[in-house]
Amino acid sequence: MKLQAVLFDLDGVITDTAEYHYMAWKQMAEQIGIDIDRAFNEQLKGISRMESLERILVHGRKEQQYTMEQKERLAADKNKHYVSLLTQLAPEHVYPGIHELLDQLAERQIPAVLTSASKNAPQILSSLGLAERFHTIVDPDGIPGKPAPDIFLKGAEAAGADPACCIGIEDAQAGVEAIKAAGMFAVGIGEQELLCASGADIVFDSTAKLNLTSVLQAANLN
Ligand code: B16
Ligand code: MG
Repeated sequence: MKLQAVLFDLDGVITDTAEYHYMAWKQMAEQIGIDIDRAFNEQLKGISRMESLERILVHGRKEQQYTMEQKERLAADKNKHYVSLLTQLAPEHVYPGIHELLDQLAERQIPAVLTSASKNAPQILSSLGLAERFHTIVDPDGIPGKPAPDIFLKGAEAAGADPACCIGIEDAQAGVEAIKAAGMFAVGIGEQELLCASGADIVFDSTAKLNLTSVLQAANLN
């Protein structure tokens, strides 16, 4: 079978926005008397903004203390801070190997689709100088978050691709689970043991090692 589309996560696959998320969440959490550290922040990777806030509140045992309206305000404040940090992003922050992979896909006329949980994805891609390289940026608004398969299925549909002929690339466990639930071949970026436990079919410890030929071979696609 022929490869029909490649679906990319953003944070942790194309660039590192996790540090900015961490700084913005940490400041918001401090304001309401909750302390978070980098180890805790790992849990927030690939998870939506509101789900991240819920996890922080549970971590601080304050999950019953806020109304939905107050939570929306907290999330909006965090996002305002996060967006201000994003102004530091520039094309040199694209992870190694990503341009090469996008070039190889373009040569083969295979659509690249962005399947990020981030509502800020269009701005991030444009700061990185990558906006034109993607066939579609799937809007995560209003669809169930990862590990539900919806965002990957929507991405395949937008590219007119059969999920069985798609490859998804993810750094987060929830993301790998979502790719597998969508019936696609899952490429993990990060820790082998962790991502294989979530169902990754192949894992690279860095995007610098991403290699389309070996991925296609492992996926039984051409
Ligand atoms: P936003 P990804 C995810 O990006 C981040 O990993 C996660 O930490 C963040 O909460 C989520 O996007 C939502 O981001 O607040 O900008 O809408 O890994 O799915 O590309
Ligand atoms: Mg990610």
